[in-house]
Amino acid sequence: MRIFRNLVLLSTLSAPVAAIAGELPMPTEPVILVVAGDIENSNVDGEAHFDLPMLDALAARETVIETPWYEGVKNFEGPLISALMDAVGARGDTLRVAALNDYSAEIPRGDIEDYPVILATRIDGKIISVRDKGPAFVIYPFDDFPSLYNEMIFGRSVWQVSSIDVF
Ligand SMILES: Nc1nc2c(c(=O)[nH]1)N[C@H]1C(S)=C(S)[C@@H](COP(=O)(O)O)O[C@H]1N2
Ligand SMILES: [Mo]
Repeated sequence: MRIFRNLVLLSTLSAPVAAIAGELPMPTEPVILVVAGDIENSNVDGEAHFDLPMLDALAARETVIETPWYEGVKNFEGPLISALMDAVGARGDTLRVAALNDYSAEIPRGDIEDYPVILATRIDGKIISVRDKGPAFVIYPFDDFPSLYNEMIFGRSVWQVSSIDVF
C-alpha cells in the first residue's frame, strides 16, 4: 500500500509517533467504517478505523449500473474491497459486512478477488446520506459480470455499511 506508506512517512515527519500504529494513518475526520477481526494492520485497539479521506486514498472503481435499489442507471464509486483488505492486511477467508440497521451478510473472500466489488461511498458523484442507504454500499460489478445480478448477490449487497469483520 504505497499510498498508506507514504502517508505514514509524511506523518512521522510532522506528527507525534503516538499518533501512528501499524501501517495505517489515524483518521482525522468522522470514522465511517471499522474493519476488525483477522487483520494485520490497525490504528485503534487492533481495529482499522477509516474516515472518508482514508477510503478515498485506496484504489477505486466506478460502476455504472441499474440496481434493484434505485431508479435507472447510477454511477457508484468507491474503493475496491480488495484494496481495503490489502490495506488492513486481512488474513481471513470471509468478510461479515454489517450495516447500521443491524443487517449483516457474509461475503466470501473469493468474491472480492474474482470481481472488482467496491464499497461505494458516492452515487453520481455525491456522498451517500444514511437516509439514502449510505454512508457505504457494497456494489458488485453488474456491468462487466451480468450473471452476478441474482438474489444471492443482492443479499451480499449490504447498504448502510458500518463495519466489516474478517475471519
Ligand atoms: N443494510 C441492509 N442491506 C441489505 C439488506 C438489509 O436489510 N439491510 N437486505 C439485503 C437483501 S437480503 C437483499 S435481497 C437486498 C434487498 O434489497 P431490497 O429490500 O431493496 O429489495 O438488499 C440486501 N442488503
Ligand atoms: Mo434477500
